[in-house]
Amino acid sequence: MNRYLLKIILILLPVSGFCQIHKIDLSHASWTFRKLGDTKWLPAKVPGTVHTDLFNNGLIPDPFIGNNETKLQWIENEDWEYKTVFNISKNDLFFANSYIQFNGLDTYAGIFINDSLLLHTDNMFRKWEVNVKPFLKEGNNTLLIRFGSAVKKGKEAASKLPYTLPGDEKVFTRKAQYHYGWDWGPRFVTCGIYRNIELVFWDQAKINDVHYKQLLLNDTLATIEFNIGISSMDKKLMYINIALDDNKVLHDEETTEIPITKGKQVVKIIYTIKNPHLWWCNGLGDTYLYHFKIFLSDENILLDTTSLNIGLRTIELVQNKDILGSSFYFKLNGIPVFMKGANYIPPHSFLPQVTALGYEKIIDDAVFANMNMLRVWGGGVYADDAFYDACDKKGVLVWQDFMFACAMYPGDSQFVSNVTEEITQQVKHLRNHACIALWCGNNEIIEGWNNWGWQKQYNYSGADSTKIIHDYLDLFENKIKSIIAIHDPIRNYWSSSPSIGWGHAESLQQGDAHYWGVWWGNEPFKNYKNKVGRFMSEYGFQGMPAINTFKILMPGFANKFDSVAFKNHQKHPTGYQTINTYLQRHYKVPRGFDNYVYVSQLLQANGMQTAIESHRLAKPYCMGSLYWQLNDCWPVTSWSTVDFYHNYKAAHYRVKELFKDVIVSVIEQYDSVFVYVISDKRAMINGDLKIKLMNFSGSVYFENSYLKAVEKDIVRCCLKYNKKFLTGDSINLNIMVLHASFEYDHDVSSCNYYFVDPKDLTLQKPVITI
Ligand code: BMA
Repeated sequence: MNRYLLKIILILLPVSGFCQIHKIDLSHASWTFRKLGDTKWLPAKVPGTVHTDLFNNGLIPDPFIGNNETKLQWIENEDWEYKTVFNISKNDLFFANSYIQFNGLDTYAGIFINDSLLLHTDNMFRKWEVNVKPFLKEGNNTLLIRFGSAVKKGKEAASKLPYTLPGDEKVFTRKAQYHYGWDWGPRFVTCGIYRNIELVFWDQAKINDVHYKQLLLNDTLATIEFNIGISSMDKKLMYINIALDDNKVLHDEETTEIPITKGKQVVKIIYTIKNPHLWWCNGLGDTYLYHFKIFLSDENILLDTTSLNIGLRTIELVQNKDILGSSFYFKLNGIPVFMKGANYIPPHSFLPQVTALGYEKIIDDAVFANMNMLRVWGGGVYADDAFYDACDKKGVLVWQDFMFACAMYPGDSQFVSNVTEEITQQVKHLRNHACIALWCGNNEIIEGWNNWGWQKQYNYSGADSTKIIHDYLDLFENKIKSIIAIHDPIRNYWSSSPSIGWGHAESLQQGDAHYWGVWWGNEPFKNYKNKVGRFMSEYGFQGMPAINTFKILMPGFANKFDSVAFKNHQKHPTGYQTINTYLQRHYKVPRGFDNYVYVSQLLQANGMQTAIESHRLAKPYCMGSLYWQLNDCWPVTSWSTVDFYHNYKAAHYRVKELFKDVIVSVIEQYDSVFVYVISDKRAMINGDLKIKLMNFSGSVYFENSYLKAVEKDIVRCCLKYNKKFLTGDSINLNIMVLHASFEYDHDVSSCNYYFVDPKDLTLQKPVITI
């Protein structure tokens, strides 16, 4: 086609919207639902869940309030139907092809169009696409989706196995595992149409997907290979136009003439960018994204178009043997980066309640705390597109688990082929995101198998054990690995997080580590100092949510500690007891509910501080610190630092300080006090290191200031004092604080160091005047 003509079409496109593809989003249709067997249809919201629809119709109380959770368990045992009527025009029927795409069905669904069975689904994590051409008629058409109880289906599958799998009925269903309850989450085994449904009509040809491969990246040149999947009805000459979209102004277009064959094919087009801008994670530079638009046209008509954001960068997981074990760190654009972040769980029990802005807000919470990585944990869901888009935009790298956690999974061929399709779809869907740093098989399965006593608990015979572990290895060490080798060979795959359980010394010498001696093992916070591995992908301590959150979840805010609401919003078997044990170790146990909540948050912040400082001081032996957990899926007492309503706990503010690229840390060891400056900066900084020992009335006992040059990317011990010299013999340390600060480049990092536990501080009642 003449370039000039094509340009006119492209310019007119945004105005006319004219294209040979027509889409109808059925989420905008009006929907009704009912319990199977009921006669009355009630209004429903799609995307949605059965729980939220029941609530919106006034049929159940708010699932998150009080102990309503316990009253709503009947819902999981029922089957539910959803129905809509949509209109199809004569024009729609003229299209040669039409299919329906379900972007998220939770989970077991029988789908009928005009009473004809279209499809059965059995995996919440897959998209489903079916040809509907033979089923549609002009005028009104009915779409009916019948959801079967996942709990019943799971139990039925479980009963067919000669042994019990840890994880019970949930492991047989490819559905978010946290829906069945977790140690921070309620049990709401919901169902429904949780992502949108689209009807798509097309003629001649369409773009199925685009995968970009970065063939070359250096300071002067980037070479990208676009792999464009196309379906065509005919053998024909077509044109593919690739344009850079700079604020809706298209430039740098490249038109390629392509002989297209009938059927499906992948077209490869090479595109070069001179003097490319690199994509960097938060803290290291810009998150530069190239916005591309791709057009498919024939002689005189635009057939289809799609867009894609590309961040040019290299990312690599480096595991080299060394005398201490094996390294475990990420290199971004060739530079080793210390990863600072947290574990992310689904932000709601009923996922469609979270908007794109809600996902962006979560990433803002992470960026606020100076994070550069989140781990999407395997007991939840592959997050919404809005989540990954925000990570690309704001520079948060993603450690992506596949959705398996803390249990053993079946190995029958139907299950494995279902999972194979799921993983293939997810890898293809997510691989274009600059933020994805690593694929990880699962959460804590190999650790569970080796350390949690399942063999004894479930009384496995030798043959049972052999079969179960064989199924595990086949899925996580062979099948998933080979899917990634085919569809995303440039990214690393790590089969299980962690590879070795925290009871074993080797867990701190290689791989990633989940250290739970503090909290689960009741070990003191100070153990964080010695339990430092190569990459700490989990550790954590609970803090209670904001008072306002309690006011919402406890009806009338009455009875506080004794209310059923308070008890039901703690899912760890000994949660409140563990908080209290540690609180007694470090604080005077406060009187009154509000004070208790507040001090529990300080306790969490202090525990996290000990851990994060220890991890950062151990760089480059340790190259990552991802605490458990960033967020919540309902209002609850948990390990999160941001509660369900986005209230920051004290720990979130502390984490923000501790994850700055330059921090000051005071360590007491033997008879000495050390002052460290830890820098993740890429260049040397010069600054003023000041220390001041003072009492709570403001009297200064010792003060000094030093000019210090701190090299790039370093842990530098800048000062060492004999403790006796600093504090003398007669000072009462219960009233003292050592303030250390480092001022550089118009910025300042500081810390307050206390020589005794908070409970031993003699604090004065402050008189505050303004
Ligand atoms: C980790 C996680 C979760 C759990 C958390 C707190 O091991 O993987 O399974 O919620 O501990 O117990």
